[in-house]
Amino acid sequence: LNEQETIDLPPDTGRPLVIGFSQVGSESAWRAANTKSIKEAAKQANVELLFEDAQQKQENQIRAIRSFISRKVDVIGFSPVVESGWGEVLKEAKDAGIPVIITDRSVEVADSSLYITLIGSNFKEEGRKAGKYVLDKMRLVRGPIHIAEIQGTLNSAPAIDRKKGFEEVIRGNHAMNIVASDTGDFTRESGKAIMTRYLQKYGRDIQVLYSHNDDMAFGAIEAIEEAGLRPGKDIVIVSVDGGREAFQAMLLGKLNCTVECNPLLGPQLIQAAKEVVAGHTLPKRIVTREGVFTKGTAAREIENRKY
Ligand code: GYE
Repeated sequence: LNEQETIDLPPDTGRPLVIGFSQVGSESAWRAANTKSIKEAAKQANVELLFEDAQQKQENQIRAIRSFISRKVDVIGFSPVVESGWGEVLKEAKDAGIPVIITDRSVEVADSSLYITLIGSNFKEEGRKAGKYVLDKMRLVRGPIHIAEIQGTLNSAPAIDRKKGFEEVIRGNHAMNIVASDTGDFTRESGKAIMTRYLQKYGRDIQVLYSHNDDMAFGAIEAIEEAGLRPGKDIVIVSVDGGREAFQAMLLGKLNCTVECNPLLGPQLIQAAKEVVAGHTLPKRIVTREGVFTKGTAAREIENRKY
C-alpha cells in the first residue's frame, strides 16, 4: 500500500460494515437477480446486510429506512419503488449522519445532497433503444402502425422514463401510433390481464407490443396465444430487462427483442458503501452498461447470460 491509500482507510472499528437495504419487492425475475446479487456481494465482502422486502409499497420502505436509522447502520441502501415522496425520510437519515446510496430506481428530491449516489441504468435510453428497434423492424410495413404499451409500476422511475424515451424516438415517424397504454406492476400476472383487455378491445389491430419489462411480456404472450394469435409474428413484441427467459422466448420466436437492463448491482453497491465510509467522494451517478438483443443474436448470447 502506498501512503495515499493508507491515509484513506477507515478507522478499524473491529466490526463488519453494516448496511440496511430496502428492496422494492419480488415482482420480477429482474428483481430476484438484483436481490441475489446484493446478498451475495455483501456475503463475499463480509458485510452485515439487513435486508427488507417492501412488497412494492412505499410505506414499507419508509418504515424500513426509519428502522435502519434507529439501528444506527453504517450505510442505508435502497431502490425506491416510486420517484416522489422521499424528502422527509431522507432528511432524517441525513440528520442522523447516515449516508444513503440509491440503487436501480431514481428519486425526485429538491435537495440532491440527501443521497450520496445513484447506481443504476438509464431507463430513458432503454426506452429509446426499444423505440429504435420498433422503427427499424416496422420500416417496410405500411402505416398506420398500432402500438400497445404495457407500462411498469405507476410513478416508478423505469415506467416514467421507458415511456418517455420510447415516445421520443417513435414521434419521428407519423405512422406510429400508441393506441393503448396501461399501467401494470411489472408482474407477469398484470401483463396478462392488460393484454387480455387490449385484445378484447383492439383484436388484430395491434401490430406491436412494447412492454416495460420481460415478465409483463411473458404474461402478454400467454394472453396472445390464448386469443389464437402468434406472439412474435402476428404481434411484434419488444421488452426490457434481458433475462434468460427472454432469450428462451426469442429462440422460440415468441419475443422479438429485449433491451438489456442489468440487475447485478450488488458489487457496485458494496464497493460504493465501503468507499463512502472511507471518506471518499463518489460520482453522483454511476450508470450500468447495457445492450440490445434480438431473435437473431439470442442463440449466440444466451450462454453468456448471468441472470
Ligand atoms: O425492469 C423490472 C423490475 O427497476 C429496473 O423493476 C427495475 C425494474 C425492472 O420489476 O423488471
